[in-house]
Amino acid sequence: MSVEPGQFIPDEGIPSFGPVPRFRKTCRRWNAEGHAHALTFSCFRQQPFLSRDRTRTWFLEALQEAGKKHSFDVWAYVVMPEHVHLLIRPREANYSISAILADLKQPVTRRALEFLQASAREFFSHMRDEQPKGKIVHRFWQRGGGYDRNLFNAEEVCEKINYIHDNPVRRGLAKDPAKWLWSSARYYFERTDGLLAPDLESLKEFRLRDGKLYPR
Ligand code: NI
Repeated sequence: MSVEPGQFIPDEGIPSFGPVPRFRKTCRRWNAEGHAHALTFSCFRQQPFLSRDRTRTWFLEALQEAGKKHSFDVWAYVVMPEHVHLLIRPREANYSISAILADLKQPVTRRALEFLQASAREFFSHMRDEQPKGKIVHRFWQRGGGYDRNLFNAEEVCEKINYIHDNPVRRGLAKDPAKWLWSSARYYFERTDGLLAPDLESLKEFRLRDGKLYPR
């Protein structure tokens, strides 16, 4: 469906942001409907594996597939050369962030290995990781879950989305957020047919001002 920026339709069935008690201290992995997760994860040894359109496309395809499989909305994303930031909102109460992360990462690794096998075998050495016991594995992503944080209210969500969108600007890769092709900012600010449109219908109403997002 097509939606105008600043006039997003509130999702009736989902608890809206509103004031919510903070569970962060006692229950960091508290999974609940209507709560967004900010995820960050990096390429193996911070190498710029995501500096190619090919690998970026693989990642966005994995993101789209994982969103369908695990029923989450994508609220914001940015693909940087050596890491990724995402803001997702699971639509159901039961979900597993580690299962979601596996489905975001594994397809990219698989496609990278297939590609290198077929046409760039010399690049395998960049992905090579020798385990303590001598086993060799090839990694696209840095080991471990990366960074995962629950966001509980509209202010935090807007702050995080602005932070995500500003990444390429802080790094000097783009003059303004919407100029970075590999980000949801284009869709927020320019209504461009981005590569992967974020699921803005489920975001509570907000307004855009001076290139930033604010709660209503
Ligand atoms: Ni970053």
